[in-house]
Amino acid sequence: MDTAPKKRIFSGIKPSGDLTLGSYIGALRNWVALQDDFNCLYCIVDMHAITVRQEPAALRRRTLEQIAQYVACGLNPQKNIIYIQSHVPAHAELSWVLGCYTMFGELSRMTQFKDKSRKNADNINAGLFTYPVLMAADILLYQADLVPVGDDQKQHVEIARDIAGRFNQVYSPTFTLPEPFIPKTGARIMSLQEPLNKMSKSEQDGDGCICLLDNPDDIMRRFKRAVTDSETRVAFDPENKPGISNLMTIYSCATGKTFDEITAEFDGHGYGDFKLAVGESVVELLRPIREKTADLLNNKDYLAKIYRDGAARASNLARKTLDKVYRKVGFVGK
Ligand code: AQP
Repeated sequence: MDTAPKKRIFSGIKPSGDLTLGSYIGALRNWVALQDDFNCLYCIVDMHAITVRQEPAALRRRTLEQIAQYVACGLNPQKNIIYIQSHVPAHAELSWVLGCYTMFGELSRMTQFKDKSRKNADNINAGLFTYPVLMAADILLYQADLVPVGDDQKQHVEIARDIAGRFNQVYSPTFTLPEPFIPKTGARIMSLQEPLNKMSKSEQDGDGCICLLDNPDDIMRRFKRAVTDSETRVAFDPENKPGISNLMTIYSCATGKTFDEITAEFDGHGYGDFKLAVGESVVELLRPIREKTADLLNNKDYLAKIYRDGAARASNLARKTLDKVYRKVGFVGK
């Protein structure tokens, strides 16, 4: 019998837009698969969401919907700690300390900062710049061993490791050095309209994006309109056939079929048949999630119990790390 303690996992999603098929395939689906073998904390990182201007009522609605969607996707609130970042003040407290051990130069090199500054040229705020420090605090507070992320978020885990390593060296071992945990397939789902761009919550480009709560008619319409190429062969070739390859990734995730099986299945068919099949597979994939989410949203007391219990459990763990950090840097204990 394996008696080694379970490793700890932390991950979060910003409530910066309605969760998409990309959020599900790239994050939530993998989280569910990890819940039996690891001790997991799954957070709704609302403090990260406000680095870009949010409409308050929409942010509140999406945060509650996101809790419901976590559970509807299969995350068990007893097995995992599911909570809202702003309910655990230790995230902000540790973030301040870690900011004093993070260099201006290393933050300037973060691709997400460059990217988001370009897209929000009228609001390049300090939070956007120090975002990776808060993310380091999210991870290091819980001494997480692994952080499941899409490949685009790898740089954030690397900077968290660098900050942790620096702090450990200045004082003494304090933080576990986290590792990124990147799933082998379906790591990146692209827009159906612009298959070179990621399907993104906050930039829902009309027909390019599928949200978890979309109705079947909208889903089918978007897949029928998905951008492909001028050939007719269903084959996996992300460089030359990004649209078809993205649809194949989605279909493979929804049905469990391999790329070879998919190519064989649609041999001699046009793209039209393929797009219909992908659309139908996604409608069936998302149907139970949509229905369960609606049920949960009708039971606000149950949702509140989940996020309050989660915050209490997370706070207990976080406090231990924060006390240690405060002591090491020389703050007088209360
Ligand atoms: N299209 C995607 N394909 C695969 N994985 C994805 N993720 C998001 N979109 C896709 C993964 O979901 C996790 C949570 O991401 P996040 O919300 O914290 O930040 P993000 O990656 O910046 O997500 P968005 O949708 O693009 O949000 P905005 O537009 O607000 O920045 C991560 O593990 C991410 O990889």
